[in-house]
Amino acid sequence: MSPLLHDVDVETKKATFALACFWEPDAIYGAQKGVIRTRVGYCGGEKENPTYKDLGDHTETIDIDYDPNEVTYSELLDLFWKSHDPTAKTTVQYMSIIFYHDQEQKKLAEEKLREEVKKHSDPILTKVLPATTFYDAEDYHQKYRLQQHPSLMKAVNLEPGPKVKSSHLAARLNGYVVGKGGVAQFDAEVKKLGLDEGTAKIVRELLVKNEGRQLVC
Ligand code: MHO
Repeated sequence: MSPLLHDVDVETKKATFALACFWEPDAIYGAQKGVIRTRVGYCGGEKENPTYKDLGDHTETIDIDYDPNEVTYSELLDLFWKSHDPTAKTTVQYMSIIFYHDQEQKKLAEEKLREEVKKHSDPILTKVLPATTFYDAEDYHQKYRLQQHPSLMKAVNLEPGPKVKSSHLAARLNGYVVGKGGVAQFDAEVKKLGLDEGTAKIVRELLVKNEGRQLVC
C-alpha cells in the first residue's frame, strides 16, 4: 500500500481568495482536482498579526497551492464565483475578494468579474486586489471540517498543528468529509492517498451522506 500522501512535491502556483467564512471554501478547494495544499488566514488589511478575535481590517481568506498542470487559474476562478454570493452585503471579515499574484491572474480575474456583472441584476461587491501579507489563522481553523473528526485525524496520522496546513491528504479529506469532490474522484484516488480500506469506507460514507449540502459557518 502507498504511504499516506501528506507531502506532494510538485511545482505549484498560488491562488488567494476571500469568499465569506473560510471554513467552507477550505473544504471546496481542498477537494478540487489539482489543488495541492490549502490554508486559511487573514488578508487584505493593515493590522499586523491579526487573530480571529482581533481581526482588525482583515478578511477571512483562503490561500491555495495548485498544480497548474492539473487545474487552471481560470477554473479556480469559476469555482470562486460558483461558491458564494458576490452580491451579499457583508462586514469586512466576510468580504468577497480575489487577491491576484501577477498580472495574468489580475487580467483573468477582471475578465471574469465583467462576465459576472452581466449575469446579476444586483451589484457585485467583489474586489480584485493585489495579494498582500497573508497571516495564517489559528490551528483550530485549519481544515476545520476534518478536525471535527478526531478519530479520522488520528487514523491518518494528523493532529492539530502545522502539518494540517501542509498536508495534501488533510486538504482532500477536509473536502470529502463534508461531501465535496464526488465519490468517483474519491474512489479514483483512494490508493494514491494511501488510505486503508477501513478509513476509506468511513470517508466515503461521510461523502455520500453530505453530498450537496452546504454548511453555514
Ligand atoms: N459562527 C462561527 C464563524 C466562524 S468563521 C471562521 C463562529 O462562531 O466562530 O468566521
